[in-house]
Formats: sequence, C-alpha cells, structure tokens
Amino acid sequence: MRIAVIATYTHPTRLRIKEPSIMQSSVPELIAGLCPDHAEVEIFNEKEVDIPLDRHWDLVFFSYLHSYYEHTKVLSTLFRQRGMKTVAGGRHASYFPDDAKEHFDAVITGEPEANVPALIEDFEKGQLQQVYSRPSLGPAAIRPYRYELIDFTHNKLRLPGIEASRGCPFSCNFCVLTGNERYRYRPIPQVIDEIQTRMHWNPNFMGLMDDAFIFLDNNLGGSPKYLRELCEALIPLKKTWGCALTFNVLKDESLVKLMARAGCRYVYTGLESLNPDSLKAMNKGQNKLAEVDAVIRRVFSAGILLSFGLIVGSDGDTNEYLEKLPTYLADLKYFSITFLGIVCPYPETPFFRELQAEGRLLPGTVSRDYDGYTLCHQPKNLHPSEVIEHFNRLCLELGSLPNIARHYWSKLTMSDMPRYKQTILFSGPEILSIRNPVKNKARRYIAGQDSLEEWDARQMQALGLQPQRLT
Ligand code: B12
Ligand code: SF4
Repeated sequence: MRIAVIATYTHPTRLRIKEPSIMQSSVPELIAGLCPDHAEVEIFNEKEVDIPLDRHWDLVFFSYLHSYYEHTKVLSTLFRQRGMKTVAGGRHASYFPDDAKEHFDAVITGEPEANVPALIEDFEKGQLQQVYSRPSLGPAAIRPYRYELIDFTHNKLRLPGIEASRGCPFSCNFCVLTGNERYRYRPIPQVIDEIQTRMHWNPNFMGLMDDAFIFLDNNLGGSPKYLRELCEALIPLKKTWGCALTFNVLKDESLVKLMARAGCRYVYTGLESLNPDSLKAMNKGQNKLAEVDAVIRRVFSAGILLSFGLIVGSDGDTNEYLEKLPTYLADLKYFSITFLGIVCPYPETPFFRELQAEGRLLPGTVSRDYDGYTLCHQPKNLHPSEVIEHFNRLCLELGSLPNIARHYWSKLTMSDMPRYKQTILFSGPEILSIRNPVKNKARRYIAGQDSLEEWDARQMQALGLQPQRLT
C-alpha cells in the first residue's frame, strides 16, 4: 500500500512562493509514524516543495491550517478524480467535519494516534468510513516521528521538531486552543529517548546545526514543574534547542538559567502587544508590560535569544500606539521581532463569537482570509485601511537591515554561552523575513478584497468548488 502525507501551504502574499525556514509542520512525519510497517510512506511539506500532481498513491492524508483549506480542497479533488482516496485532519477539519466530508473521502476529528491506524485498517478491508472521531489516547500514546523521511536537501534551514506537550493552560481570546484543548504532557523518558535514538539531524552548514532541534509545543512552559524536570533530563544530552512558551515562565530567573544550561538558545513568546488595553482585550493577563525590560535582559544574558511575536488590529489598538510602536521597542533596545501579524478571529475562538455577535466580521470573508495576515474584522478604534497601513509600515520598519544591525550590536555580546552568538547571527534572516508577507504590492490584506491565488481560483472554477464563507 502506498501512502502520501501532505502538509499543504499557501503563502501570505497569495503568490506561489515557497518559504523554506526553520519551522515546518511536523504532521507528515507524525502521521507516517502511525502507518503500519508494510505501508510505503512518502511525506511532503508544501512550504518547501511543490506537490507532484502526476503521482499515484492509494491513500493521501492532508494536514492544513484554515487558510490553506481552499487550496487543499483543490488538491484533494484532483487526486480523487484520479482514483485516490483522501483524508482530511487537523483543527479546521475537526471543527468543520461536515464541510470537509464534501471534499475528502474521510475526515479525522481530534488527535491522530487512535484514528489513523483505525482508518488504515478499515481502508485495507475496503470499509473506509466517512468520519473517524476516536477519543484521545492521552499524551503517552504519542508515537515517535519518522524523522528519517525528512529531506534536509529541500530546506537547508529546517530543524527536526518534537512535541513534549500539547495544548496550553491559558485562554487568550484569539487562540485556536482556547476552550478546545487542555494542557497535557508526555512522560519525560519518552521525549528523551526520541531525541537520543530517533531524531535525524540537519547536516547542512558544515554541521553547524547538527545538534539542534525545536520543541513544537504551543507552550513548553505550561507546567513550570514539568519544564524543570525536562531541562534536568536534557542537560546530559548536550543538544541545542528552541521552544515557544509564555511570559510568566521568563520571570523565573532560576528556570531561565536552567533552560540555558539544558541547551535552550531560542525562546519564542507571544508578547502580542505593548499596549495594556490590547492585552486586556485579548485576555492575555500573563504578559506583564512593566516586566518586559527586565525579562529581555534576563533571557539574553542567560544565553537565550528571546523572540517576541506581535499582532496588530486588536480592539485596544489606536493610531497613536501603532505609530509609536517602533519607538517603544527601541526604548527597550529590543529588535528581534520574528512574527508580526494581524489578529485573526479563527472560527473556533471566543474572539470570533464576540465579533459575530456584534456584527463586526467583514463581509465576504472566506477561510483563505484566516491566515493571520488579513484583517477579517472591524476593530473598535481603527478603520480597516488604517490597520493595513500600520501593518505594512511596521513589517518594513521592524524587518529592516538597520534593525538587524541594531539587534546584532545590542545583543551579540550579552552572553558567552556556547552557541549563543551563532544563534544571534542566524536570527538576522528570520527578522528580515517579517517583510515577506507584504511583498505583494497588489494585495489589499482586507478580507473579501483579495482574490485567491490564480492557480487555485482557476482550478476551483474548473472543478466547481466554492470557497468556504466564514462570516
Ligand atoms: C510550525 C508552525 C507553523 C508553520 C507551519 C504551519 C503548519 N502547517 O502547521 C508556519 C511557519 C507556516 C506557521 C505559520 C503560522 N502560524 Co503556526 N504554528 C506552527 C507550530 C509552532 C507547530 C505546528 C506543528 O507542526 N505542530 C505539531 C503537530 C504535530 O501538531 P498540530 O500541527 O497542532 O496538529 C495536531 C492536530 O491538529 C492534528 N492534525 C493536524 N493535521 C492533521 C492531519 C491529519 C490527517 C490528522 C489525522 C491529524 C492532524 O494532529 C496533531 C496532533 O494532535 C504551531 C504550534 C503547535 N504546537 O501546533 C503553530 C500554530 C499552528 N500556528 C498558528 C498561527 C497563529 C500561525 C500564524 C498565523 C502566525 C503569524 N501570524 O505569525 C502563521 C500563519 C498560519 C496560517 N496561514 O493560517 C496557530 C494556529 C493557526 C491556525 N490556523 O490554526 C498555532 C496553533 C500556534 C498558536 N498556539 O497560536 N506556523
Ligand atoms: S498563551 Fe499562546 S498557546 Fe496559550 S492560549 Fe494564549 S495564544 Fe494560545
């Protein structure tokens, strides 16, 4: 039996651009690890490579985010026309199984560990069902990924990833996890064993990255006690790693130092905003603005590159705040923003329900618009066009060469930890990459005002597919 597992991708510019980078979806190697030994499995990550449309597999698994749905429907329909069976899974499919049923032979809702083996067994018996919704088997059932299937020649920057936990204990109003997933973590010996015995390492750049990996967890610090124990167990491995976690963890100096000793050199934290009203509107009380300055100094001096993500367009944002944002950041001597987006009301979130009840979702919004770079709602204090003007300007200003120079100048000498300087140097291109989403001058970045990618629009018309309307 021949199986393909595809993580689809469409670029924020709506142009057909690949974006090889450190972070990729790890669903392909995860699903591959749940397939039986006798299956011949191939994995594809569309952020790195085009999906070959002339190949044949018996079964094709698709993983996609909300904004990739229209494109994934096209691929699925083309494959089905050629006799292949297709399967949809992930958060969008779990939330909209009835819609997905129209475009895929089967839909998996929830976690894959129990569902994928059951589906394959049914498929082999010729008894494929339309929906698989077996309950979660718990975090200890997460199987090791098939790392050997990752092709590091497609994407020279990619790092292998691992999950130690799923979910998050916080409840930010815009987050897809809120109200849908509780926090749960894997037994530490399993995680350590997967890193030591299963992981395959990036051999590029003369071996500079061959001891490095990332934790894919939404919040590796969801339980500080667990994180401490994990770090203790990681120290003897002498690896270099990065992760995402919440601001509250960074306030604990001894934990930050322990993370650095355990090999952590990169932390991503969703700071989201430097405006207290915006943080309040997002229910992001764990971010304490008065402590940002001390946290920045603490984390970099420990030998860890701290990357904040920022979002604009929330209900607390004003013209004044957005105009002054680069100055606020410069006052903090902080120049390492690697994610800058527009707050997105994903349909399963409290934010979406609030906007829907208040009639503030923009007309004509389709799932393609839910990409974190398109304004899908009317903010309280700003006109949609003002949000987009600020967003464009901030992407160009914060993702600029002078900003990278300031980042290097202010941070390179803050720590002598091994691999620290190298990590700081590698982060330059990531900072520059925040310009990438606004590289299409013809794009409006307002929901309902931009057409789909040309190829997708043409295929959808030929195949009689309609975009999913989400207002
Ligand atoms: C790598 C990554 C990316 C990559 C790859 C995206 C991708 N295809 O996943 C890139 C860089 C492209 C990316 C971009 C963005 N991302 Co991102 N990203 C991640 C990250 C850190 C890891 C993803 C991953 O591989 N996880 C590990 C795998 C195993 O888990 P998973 O993807 O959650 O899938 C689980 C289930 O959904 C299910 N599943 C998924 N697919 C399938 C398929 C089948 C067949 C089955 C059975 C099951 C299944 O199985 C998994 C285990 O339960 C997650 C955080 C996280 N921990 O998930 C955020 C996350 C997915 N990203 C997020 C966001 C907000 C963004 C951005 C908007 C950020 C921004 N503005 O700067 C952009 C744009 C996204 C878009 N266009 O919609 C959100 C949610 C987005 C969404 N649409 O749901 C997440 C959850 C982070 C968060 N907590 O806010 N991201
Ligand atoms: S802290 Fe991050 S992962 Fe957790 S609910 Fe908030 S946005 Fe989601």
